[in-house]
Amino acid sequence: MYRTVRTFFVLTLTVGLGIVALPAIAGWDVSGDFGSTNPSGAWSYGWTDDITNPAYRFNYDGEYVPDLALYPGGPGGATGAIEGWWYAFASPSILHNKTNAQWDSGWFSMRANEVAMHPGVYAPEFPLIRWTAPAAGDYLISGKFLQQVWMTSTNDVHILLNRTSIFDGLIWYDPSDPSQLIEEAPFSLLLTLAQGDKIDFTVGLGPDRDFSMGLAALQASIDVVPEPGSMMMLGGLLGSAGLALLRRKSR
Ligand SMILES: [Ca+2]
Repeated sequence: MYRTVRTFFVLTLTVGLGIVALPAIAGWDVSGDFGSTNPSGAWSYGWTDDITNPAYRFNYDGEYVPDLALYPGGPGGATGAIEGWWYAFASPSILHNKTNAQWDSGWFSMRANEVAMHPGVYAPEFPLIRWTAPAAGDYLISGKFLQQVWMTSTNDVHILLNRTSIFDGLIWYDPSDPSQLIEEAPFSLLLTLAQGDKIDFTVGLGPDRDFSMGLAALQASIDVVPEPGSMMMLGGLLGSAGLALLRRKSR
């Protein structure tokens, strides 16, 4: 639904009386914007070990940790397909498949262009993908956490606003009880943000507290929601264009 509105808004209207160029709406995508610098535009990459409550309540000094570095190749082997932010094997890690093809390491896999996160082995070690609001406004944050191609064990997944959880979910696969499978944790959050507000996406070890098979994928986009005044202006323009067309046809 919102995508439709967004598409309308970036259209250049070429109707009868002339061309009306409408302003493009800014948008961000966790995969398409994946950065090789830290921070990278509105995004930054880090982790935190200061989580006070295992029941997914967060209270940490969540500035990103400078020693988290971008490494080429996956933690399981060198390849040009995978890049990621982490500081040591089994540390909290953030991975990105740079290619348009699924990549399989033999012990984990990533879909084309996928971003995924893995908590560290020494719990609590939560990776953080952070987006900082560049301006005050209304934003739609939508997407999902999801299982890897090869089933993830369990992960708790969260979205934080300025260190307070605003979304908690689970992805879940228990080989002893496959009927309990939770493949995705979708989210759609409409937020009014101030400039500098921080949104964190993060993944924990899950109720099993098990590190193995703990890679969880993240698909997330953030879009500016047009002001009501802008929408009324757009409606007015579309209405005027329609009237102009009707007048031309009636001649
Ligand atoms: Ca787990």
